[in-house]
Amino acid sequence: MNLYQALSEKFSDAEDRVAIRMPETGLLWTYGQLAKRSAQYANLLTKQGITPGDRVAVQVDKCAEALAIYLGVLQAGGTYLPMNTAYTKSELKYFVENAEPSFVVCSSSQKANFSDINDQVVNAAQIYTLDGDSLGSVCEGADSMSTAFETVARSENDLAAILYTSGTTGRPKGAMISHSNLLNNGRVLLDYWGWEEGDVLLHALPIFHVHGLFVACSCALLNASEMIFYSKFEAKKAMEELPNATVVMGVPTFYTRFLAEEGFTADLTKNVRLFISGSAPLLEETFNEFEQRTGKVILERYGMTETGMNTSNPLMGTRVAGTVGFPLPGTEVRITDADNNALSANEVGSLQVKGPNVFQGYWRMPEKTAEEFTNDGFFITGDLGKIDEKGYVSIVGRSKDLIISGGYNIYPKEVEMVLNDIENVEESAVFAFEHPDFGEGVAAAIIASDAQTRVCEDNLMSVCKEQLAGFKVPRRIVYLDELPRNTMGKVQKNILRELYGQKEYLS
Ligand code: MCA
Ligand code: AMP
Repeated sequence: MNLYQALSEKFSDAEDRVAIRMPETGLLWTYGQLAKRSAQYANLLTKQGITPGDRVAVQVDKCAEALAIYLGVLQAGGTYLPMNTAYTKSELKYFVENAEPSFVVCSSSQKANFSDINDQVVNAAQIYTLDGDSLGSVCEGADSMSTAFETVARSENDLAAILYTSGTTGRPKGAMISHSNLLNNGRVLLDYWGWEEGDVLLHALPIFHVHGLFVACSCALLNASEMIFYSKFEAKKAMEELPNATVVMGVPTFYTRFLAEEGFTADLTKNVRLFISGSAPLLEETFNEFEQRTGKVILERYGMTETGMNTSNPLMGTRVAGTVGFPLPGTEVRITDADNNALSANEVGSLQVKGPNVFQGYWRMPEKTAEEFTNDGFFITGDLGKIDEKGYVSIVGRSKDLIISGGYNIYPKEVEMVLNDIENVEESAVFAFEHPDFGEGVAAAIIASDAQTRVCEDNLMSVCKEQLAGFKVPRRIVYLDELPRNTMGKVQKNILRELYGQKEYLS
């Protein structure tokens, strides 16, 4: 099997149907065109020596070509490694060293960075560029290739993709996701959310993370549905196309930004049968306001990079605010105590999952993988949850030190490591503050080495911006004489959040 084969099953009957339409550029590709372009990329990769399992790293802006490259990598049997366009050179260097891709596609503005990185690693990659649709050396390379390609066979546990997620140690881990992980989850969601003939997806998420690439694209491709592709989410622009969409997927920030627009009305949304939210907690007030304004009830679901989607509120039954619904068919969800004993209804504990959606482990980190699974094969998500008598799952907190800002994950440790290396910073603690737009924002408490000399904030920000993707850079900084610690010496981030994490806190 190969995931591509399954994703493209409906393509031949839908050759003339629109696959991707980009209102920003006027681009329109049919399923026939998408299939041919993917085959051209598969041919190019194969000609350039990609063999099954080789990693193909891609850091490009969202466009139709980028999706065709993903499909071409799958077809050629490669392992797709998408990277957030916000990643800086030092972040990219780690991924390249760790994953050792044989082929890189990046924007021309990043080419010098990748070449530099290439010079420092043993297994240097071939570097191609992509600067939007039809622009770049990778497009030129593909143009002369055949539009037919025989999909390379893969077995179900072979890797379709590696996605990096950070961790509490500050060292990113590559989550290995197999062909069958993605196919299973895609098919379950297709059925659970009732995808039907004629569905059109408004797609304004990035396609370098699970939500935009796997959840959204897998459903649309399996159904051969039109995708209205926006390179990024802008509420006003997305609203222009809402009357043409039947399904919308977004992070909670999409919904709060929609609600901030006066023109976002019941009439505008009347053709949308399903609004889905995930990647971060949806506030009850957003859920309620959305229903009052539009008459539609947002469906909230819950997942992770390592697991794909685990739970979802129902399509037909009651969608309950503040819950993430029921375990998806085939996925077991349990709540346990510290010894992995299952807890009763409404008791809060560690949320663990098992099923065909759960990944294959962390790339080249067998010990880390072993640590995150129980002896009976459940993956420990690091989320704290409970399940009520009716079976609705709620996420009530996290045992992992993680900030989720606008749907992006930030592991405080990674930011602290950068801050602690800055001149005159003795130590730091990074924590979440309530952000009106992103849900959570990144705050940092800084302790200076020399109490008489204040840490230079300009320097602090410039180092952070150079080393960290923009969404990880602290937006709130507090200077303290010491960090609050418990008797064991552990920093009490809950106290930092209470004292300095309020929405209205002013330094
Ligand atoms: C952008 N910025 C952010 C964020 N996004 N800061 C904090 N949190 C963010 N999420 C910063 C930029 O660095 C920049 O900073 C400034 O905001 C403007 O950047 P811009 O790109 O214009 O921002 P935006 O258009 O306002 O973007 C906000 C957004 C976007 C639309 C909410 O972040 C987004 O599309 N988020 C979705 C993320 C996602 O797909 N997550 C799914 C992960 P400066 O001005 O200082 O340079 S998958 C997952 O979580 C699991 C599996 C799941 O369950 O789905
Ligand atoms: P990621 O590492 O990007 O895959 O993010 C996964 C994490 O996002 C989960 O472990 C949860 O903490 C969080 N998450 C995803 N969906 C939801 C949701 N609907 N409600 C609360 N948290 C969520």
